[in-house]
Amino acid sequence: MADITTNILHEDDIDSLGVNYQFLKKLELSNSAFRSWYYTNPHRLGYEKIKALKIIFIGQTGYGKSSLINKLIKKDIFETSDYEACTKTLQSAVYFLHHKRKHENVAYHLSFVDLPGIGENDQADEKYLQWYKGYIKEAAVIVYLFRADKRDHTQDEFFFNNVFDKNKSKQLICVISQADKIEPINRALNLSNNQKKNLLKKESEIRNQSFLNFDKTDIIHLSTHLDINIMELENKIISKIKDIT
Ligand SMILES: Nc1nc2c(ncn2[C@@H]2O[C@H](COP(=O)(O)OP(=O)(O)O)[C@@H](O)[C@H]2O)c(=O)[nH]1
Ligand SMILES: [Mg+2]
Repeated sequence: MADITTNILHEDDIDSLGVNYQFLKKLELSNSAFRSWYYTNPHRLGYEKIKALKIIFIGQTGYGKSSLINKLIKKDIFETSDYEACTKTLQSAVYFLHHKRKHENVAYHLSFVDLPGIGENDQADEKYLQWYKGYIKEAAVIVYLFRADKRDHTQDEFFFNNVFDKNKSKQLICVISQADKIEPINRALNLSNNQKKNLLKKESEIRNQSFLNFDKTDIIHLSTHLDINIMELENKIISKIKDIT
């Protein structure tokens, strides 16, 4: 089975994310949005158990997950490239909510996790799929990336039909990433009217896919390069967290 390792790239206090996330500090620690997370290695601050509220980002290599998380956390922590190694490495950035429980060796945090998409090679790997499903079950918010300039939905279809938990559809946000790459491409610093039109078309094309037949799918297009709709996505993420806490 694929080797899954967890790599925490960045740790900080929740205050560093700005005022929008402050409400998290008031959450009851018994809130079911917090799920257990065990480090593969002992945590350097002595925590034996981590309770995390997880925002997970799922998408194929090159779709812009790492760039997007960097934008949301306002730090270039996740490496971005068109190439990714085959090992399944989960990368995350975590933000501590409470240090008060330190004496119990339990930490509470918000975590942004970069998950590899389900590739063709993974589809036969039952153990990996089970693990992946479990991971989705634990997530507070699932951000799933489509790409503005891609039309092939074979892997998306597999994901939503076989891996995604339909009970989680209210916690799902579909993103059309790299909106600046939609036709007709230009080098301007904002989208042309024709691009905006095509993005609307793309959005309804995705909305009408039979594998996305949920009640009301939340879809947003964005561009990390042109800084389009990043704040809007943050607001959507926060309102999804508020819905379940
Ligand atoms: N034009 C454009 N390129 C982007 C955008 N977001 C990411 N990229 C580029 O797409 C490539 C893959 O991005 P990355 O974040 O590494 O994708 P990941 O593999 O899903 O993590 C990188 O070369 C990024 O610079 C975007 O909004 N617009
Ligand atoms: Mg990446």
